Amino acid sequence: AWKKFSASEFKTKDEFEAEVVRHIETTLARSLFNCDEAAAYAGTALAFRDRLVIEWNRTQQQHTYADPKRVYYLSLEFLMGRALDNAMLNVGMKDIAKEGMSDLGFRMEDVIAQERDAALGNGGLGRLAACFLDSLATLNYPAWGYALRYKYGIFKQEIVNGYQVEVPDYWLDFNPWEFPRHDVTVDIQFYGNVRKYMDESGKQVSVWENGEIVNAVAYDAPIPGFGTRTTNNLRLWSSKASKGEFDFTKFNSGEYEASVADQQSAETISAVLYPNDSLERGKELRLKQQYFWCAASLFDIVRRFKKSKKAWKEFPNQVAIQLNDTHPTLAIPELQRILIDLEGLEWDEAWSIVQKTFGYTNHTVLPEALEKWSVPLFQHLLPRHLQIIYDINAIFLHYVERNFPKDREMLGRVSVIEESQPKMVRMAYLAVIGSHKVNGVAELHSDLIKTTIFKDFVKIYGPDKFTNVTNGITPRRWLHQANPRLSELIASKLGGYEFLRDLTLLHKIEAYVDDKDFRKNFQEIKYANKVRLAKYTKEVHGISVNPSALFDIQVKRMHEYKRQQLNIFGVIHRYLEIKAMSPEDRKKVQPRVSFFGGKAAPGYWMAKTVIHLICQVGEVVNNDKDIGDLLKVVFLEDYNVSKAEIIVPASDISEHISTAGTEASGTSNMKFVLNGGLVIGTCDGANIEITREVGEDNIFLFGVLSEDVEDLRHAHFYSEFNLDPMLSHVFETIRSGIFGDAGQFSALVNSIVEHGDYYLVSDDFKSYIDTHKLIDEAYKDQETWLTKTITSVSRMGFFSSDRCIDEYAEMIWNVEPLTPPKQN
Ligand code: 26Q
Repeated sequence: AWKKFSASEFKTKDEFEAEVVRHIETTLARSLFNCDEAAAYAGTALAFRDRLVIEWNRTQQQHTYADPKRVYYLSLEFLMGRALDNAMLNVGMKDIAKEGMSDLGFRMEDVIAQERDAALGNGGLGRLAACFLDSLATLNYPAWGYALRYKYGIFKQEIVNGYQVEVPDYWLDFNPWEFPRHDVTVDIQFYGNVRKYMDESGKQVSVWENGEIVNAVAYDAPIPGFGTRTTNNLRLWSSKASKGEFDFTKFNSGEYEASVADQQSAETISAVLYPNDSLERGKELRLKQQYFWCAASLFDIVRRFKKSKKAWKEFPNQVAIQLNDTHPTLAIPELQRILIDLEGLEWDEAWSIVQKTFGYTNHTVLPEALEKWSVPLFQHLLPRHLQIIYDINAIFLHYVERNFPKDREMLGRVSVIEESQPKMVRMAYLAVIGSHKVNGVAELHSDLIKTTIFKDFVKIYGPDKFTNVTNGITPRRWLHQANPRLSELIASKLGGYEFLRDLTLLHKIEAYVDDKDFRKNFQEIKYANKVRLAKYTKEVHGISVNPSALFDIQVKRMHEYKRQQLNIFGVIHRYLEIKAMSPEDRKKVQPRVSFFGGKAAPGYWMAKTVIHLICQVGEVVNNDKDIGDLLKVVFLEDYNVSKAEIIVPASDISEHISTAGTEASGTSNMKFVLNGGLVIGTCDGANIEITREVGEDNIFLFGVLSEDVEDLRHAHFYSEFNLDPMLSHVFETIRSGIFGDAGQFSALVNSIVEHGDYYLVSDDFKSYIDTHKLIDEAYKDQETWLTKTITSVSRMGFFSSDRCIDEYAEMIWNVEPLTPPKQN
C-alpha cells in the first residue's frame, strides 16, 4: 500500500500521464479543463523533478557518509539554459513522456520550449561553468557549484528600430528546479570597524565589529549526471534583511518605513547580474555581491568540514575550491580571516591551508578587464579584509625582496596594491598569490599569461604554478540535445550512445566518411537544421532565407576584440561587389546568409553601434531587388542558450575572428564544429587546438599572428597608417549615408581611421575577404565540403568538458570520483 503513495514512480506512459495530471491538479491547483502548454510543461517538469530529487537526496547522503574530498566551483555566473530536456535525458524515459504528452494533446518540443532560460551569466565564462557542472556530475565527482540567486538574469535584448533595448529578465515566476532552504542561512557582515587587543597569552586578536548584517538564504538546484545516479548540488544565495536588523531595532521604535527601506536595500545585493562581460567598473554593489557570496559559501564549506571533526591541516585534503576568474578572489582573505580570527590558527599555518585549497582560472589578458577595487572602498566596506590583504602583500613583498634583491622595480610591479590615486587592490595578483595553481583556458592563452600579465610571478614561483586546461563543452547538451538526429546517426554507427560519455569514440565515424548512406544522412540532417533556423528567422524576424544558401553565423557577446565590425564590413564589401556585377556574373555568386547575434553591455556604445550597423545593412541588402537571395543579413534578437541550441546545428561556416591574442579560448567554435559546421577564424584561443585536431585543410584560418600584434599597433602610430583600399571603399559607402545617417557610425569608422585601429581590422581585412572567397569556392564543391565536415566532427573528441574536468581533477584538485551504488 505504501508503494502507491511514494511519489514519482512512473514506468509506463499511463503512469507518467497520471503523475502529470496529479501535479497539475494538486501541486498547481489547476483544472485540467484549461490545461495549456504552460501547464503541460509544469506537470512534466514536476514529474521528472520528483525522480531527480530522490537520486539527489541519495547522492548527498552517500557523500555525507563517505565524506570524500569535494570540489567547490565558485562562479558568479552559471548560464544554465533550460533544464527539462536535460532532466529527461539524465533520468531517462523521455520517450515515454513524449507519448504521454502526445496523448494529452501536446508536442514535447513545444512543451520544452515553455521553459524560460536560467540565464545567470553573460557569455563564455558562465556557460563554461554550466558545462563543468554537467561533467562533474556525469563523472561522479563530489562537487558543488556556488553562485548568487539573481532575481534578474542577463537582460533580454529587444531590437527597436535597429537599436538594442534592454528589458529586465524576471525569471523566477515559476521555477520548479529550485528548493529554498530557509533553514540554511548565514549572517554576512559589512562595514563596521576592527578592534585589536592582546589576549591573556599576549596574542594579538582582531575583532570586526559594529557592522551591518545581511542574511544569506540558500536555494538549491539538482544537477544530474548523464548515465549515472550521481546528482550534485548547485547552491544559490539570496540576500535578505537579517531578523535582528529588521524586526526589532527600527520596527519597535516606530520607524516602519525606514525598516522596510533597509529590508529592500539588503535584498538588492542579489537582485541583478552585472551585464558587463569584460569591462571593470568598480561599483560598490558589485563588491558587496562578491563578498556576500564568498562569505556565505565559505561559511557553508567550513561548517561542512567541521562536522567531520578532522584537524585543520586536513582542510585542503577535504576541500578544493576553484575560483572562476577573479570574481571570487575575496574567498582568499575570507578563509584566512576565518582561520586566524575565528578559529585561532597562527598566520603561517592558516596561510598554508589557504594556498593549498584554492586554484584560480584566468579567462582574459585584456588589461581593461582585470579587476581592481579602490582601497578607500575596501576600507569602508570590508575593513578587516583590507588589513589581511595588506599583511598578505607585506609578507609576499618581503619574500620577493629577499629573492630578487637586484630587481627593485619588481616590488612595485607585483604588489597587490597599485600605488595610484586612489590606491587600488589588484585582484588577479591576490588570486595568484593565494592559490597553488593558476590556469589559462587554451594553450595560446596559458602561454600568453605567463609572458604578459603574470610574467613576474613565473619568475617568483617558477613555471609549475602555471598550467593550461583547454576548455571543453558538454556533448550532452551541445550534441545530443541540440542535434538529436545527428546524435542518433552517430549512435547507429557506433552501436549506442557511449560516445556521449567518451567523446573520443567519435573518431570511429571517420570510417564512414566515404559511406554513401552515411554521407546522405549527414547532409540531410544539416539541411533539416538549416530549414529549422530558416523557419525561425521567418517567424520571428519576417525575413525569408533560402536554406540552400551558405549559412555564415557569428553569435557571441558584442565586443570590439571579437570583431563583429570586421564581419559586417566584409558583408558590405560583398554587397558592393555583387552590385557592381553584370547579371551574368551574378549567376556565379554563391548565395549566402550572414547571421549575427549577441548582446552588448548596456553602456558599451561602440558595441551598440555595431549592432545598429548590422541592422541597417540588413534593411538595405534584404530589400535590394538586385541582390535577391544572393545575400541576406539577419540580426537574431536576444541570443541565449536555448536559441544557441537551434542556431549552432545550422551553420555551414561560423566566425571566430578575434584579433590574435585577445580571445582566451572561445567555446562556441567547438560547438559549431561538433555539429558539422566549419570555422573561419584567426590563430587565437582554442581555434589553434581545433586546427591541430581537425587538420589545417578543414579550417579556414586567416590574419596576423599574435606575436606580430604589438609591432603592428605600434606601427599604426609611428609609421604611416595605410588603410586597406577595399575597407576604405566600405567606409566611403557608409559615409554616403545609404545605411542611414553616417554620423551615427563615425566613431566606429574613426576608431580605425583616426585612432590607431587597435584591433587591426584594416591589417586583417584583405586576408579575411580572400578567405571568404576560398570558402565560396569550397562550398560549391559539396562533396568535398561534406568530407571536411564529417572528418572534423569525428576529430572533436578532445573538446569534451569531461576531458577538461578530468584534467582539473588530476592536476589541480587532486580529487577522485565517488561511484554511486548500482540500482537495485
Ligand atoms: C567583472 C567585474 C565587474 C563586472 C563584471 C565582470 C565580468 C563578468 C563576466 C568580467 C568578465 C566576464 C566574463 C568573461 C568571459 O566570458 N570570458 C570568456 O570565458 C570563456 C571561458 O573560458 C572563454 O572561452 C572566452 O574566450 C572568454 O572571453
